[in-house]
Amino acid sequence: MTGDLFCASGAVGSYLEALSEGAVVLRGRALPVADALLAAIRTVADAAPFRRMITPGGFEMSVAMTNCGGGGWVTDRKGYRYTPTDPQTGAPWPAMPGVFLDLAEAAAAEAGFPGFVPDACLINRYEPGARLSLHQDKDERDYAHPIVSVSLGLPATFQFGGRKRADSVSKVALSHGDVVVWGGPARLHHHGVLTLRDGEHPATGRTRFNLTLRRAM
Ligand code: MD6
Ligand code: FE
Repeated sequence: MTGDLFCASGAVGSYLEALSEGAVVLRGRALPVADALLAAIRTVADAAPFRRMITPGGFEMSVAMTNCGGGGWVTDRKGYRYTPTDPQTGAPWPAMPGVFLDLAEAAAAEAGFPGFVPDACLINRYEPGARLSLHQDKDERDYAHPIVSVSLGLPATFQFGGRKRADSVSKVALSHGDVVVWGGPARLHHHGVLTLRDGEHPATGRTRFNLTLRRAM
C-alpha cells in the first residue's frame, strides 16, 4: 500500500508516506541534522569501530556495524542479542548522541508514536556490494515500541514484506535524509536491503549509513 501521501503536520519540509499500517517514510526528515548525525557517527566509531559480525550460522555479514546507547545489537556464533558493552573492547557502548535522541523522538511522534525514548542505536555501514537479507527485528524486549530508521549517504532499495516470510515484498527507495518509522501492526514485518549499488555521495562518498534506534532493553 503505497502512494498514500500527505503533509506532516508541523514538520517543515517533511512528508509522511505510508508503507502499511504502522510503517511510514518521512522523506528528508533528517536533512536538517544530517551533518551533525554524520559527525556523531564518526565520534561513536572512534570509540567503538565498525566491524563485520558473524552470524550464528558462521557467515560474516557484508554490512559493518557498531552501536551506541545503553545496549548494542550483536551477533556471533552464540546468537543475536543486545549487550551493554562492546565485545571487542569490553567497554560500554558509547553514549547515545543527543542529536540521535532528539531526531528519534520527533520522528516517532510525527508518525503517531509519541514519547519514544530509544536506549539502543545500531549503526549499519554499507559499502557497494553489501546487503541485508530479509529479516524481522525481534531481539527487543517489548514490541510495543516503534523503531526509527535513518538513511544517510548512498541511496538503497529497501524491501518491505509482511508478518510472514512468504508474504509479498514491495520495494522502497531510501535516500539521504529519509526516516522510516515502524511500529504497531508493522513492528514484526519482514524487511531487508538489496545489494548496494556503487556510487558517490557528496556527504559520505561510496557509503550508506543506516541508524536504527530502538527501545531494546
Ligand atoms: C537498513 N534497516 O535500512 C536496515 N529494521 O539498513 C533495518 O533493518 C530496519 O530500517 C527495522 C526497522 C527499520 C529498518
Ligand atoms: Fe531490521
